Amino acid sequence: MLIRNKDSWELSENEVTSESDYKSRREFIKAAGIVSVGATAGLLNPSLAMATLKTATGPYSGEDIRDELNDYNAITNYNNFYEFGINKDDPAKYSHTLVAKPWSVTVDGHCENPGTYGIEDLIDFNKLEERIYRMRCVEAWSMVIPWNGVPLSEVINKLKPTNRAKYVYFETLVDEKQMPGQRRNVIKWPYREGLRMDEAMHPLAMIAVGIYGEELLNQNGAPLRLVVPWKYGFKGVKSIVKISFVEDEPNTSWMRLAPHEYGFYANVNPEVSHPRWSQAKERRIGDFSRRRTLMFNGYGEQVAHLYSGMDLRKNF
Ligand SMILES: Nc1nc2c(c(=O)[nH]1)N[C@H]1C(S)=C(S)[C@@H](COP(=O)(O)O)O[C@H]1N2
Ligand SMILES: [Mo]
Repeated sequence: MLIRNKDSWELSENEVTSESDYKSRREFIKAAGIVSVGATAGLLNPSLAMATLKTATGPYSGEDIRDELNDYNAITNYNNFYEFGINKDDPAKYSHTLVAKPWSVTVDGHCENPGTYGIEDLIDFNKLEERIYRMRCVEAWSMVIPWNGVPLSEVINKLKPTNRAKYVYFETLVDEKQMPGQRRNVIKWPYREGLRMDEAMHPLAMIAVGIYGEELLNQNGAPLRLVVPWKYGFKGVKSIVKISFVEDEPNTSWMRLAPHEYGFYANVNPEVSHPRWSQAKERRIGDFSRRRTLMFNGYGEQVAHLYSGMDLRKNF
């Protein structure tokens, strides 16, 4: 097993897959005709599982998402995490100063259970799921990553938002000693993100704590980060220390920096260009040529209804 720090994880072999036996597990999954994402979403909604299966096996013609997994080395060495520098290899080089354990998260705003929680109180480490998701960065590269985590809705349900909560807002840690990139004001710290409550409760939105059955490395946002597969990667706020339930649309980091370039929704949309470059194509890390980008990153069947009636050119 490659899982470290058994004390906080205490997982058996079949609950989380190590990288080395990942391949055989995948063969098993394939033989059973189930993909992880379909299987897990299916527990919540059978029709969603069907849609997920379809999407997972063929949105790019002939693609089987399981065969496109990026390797662990790429996933952990090609990162965006400005708290450690702006180059793709900075987070792997400089994030060792982050102390991800112990970790607590402060919860406030419109909910019945505000307070400060240890990560183990928010995440059920015995019920981690494995989900293979595409990640599409606004810079037009992409990866396929096998995440380990729980649906964001499970965390939110523990906190019991009231009906005044219309959005959920997240912040990353601020600490120049642990995050030396924060000495420069590339963005206004803390890194801030948010989702509309129905987006946050969607079964595809997840809080990840691992990749390839290993605890998240610091560069990937240890010990917990958001993953929203139908949105650009920047929505996936890392190393979360604060969750707030709010009434008004949060002003997120990238919107503050460049409101004409980055909107609140940030849905992957090949038809809406970034003002300085097209979003129609992407390069999967490891590939030589580019491929067509899919609406909602290929998860349209599951999430398009969240935006019905909205003008996605205005609400980008
Ligand atoms: N706190 C914080 N979270 C962040 C970022 C960041 O700079 N700081 N970068 C975002 C961007 S732009 C992307 S594409 C993803 C990259 O996640 P990865 O490095 O794990 O692949 O993290 C997102 N989360
Ligand atoms: Mo990104």
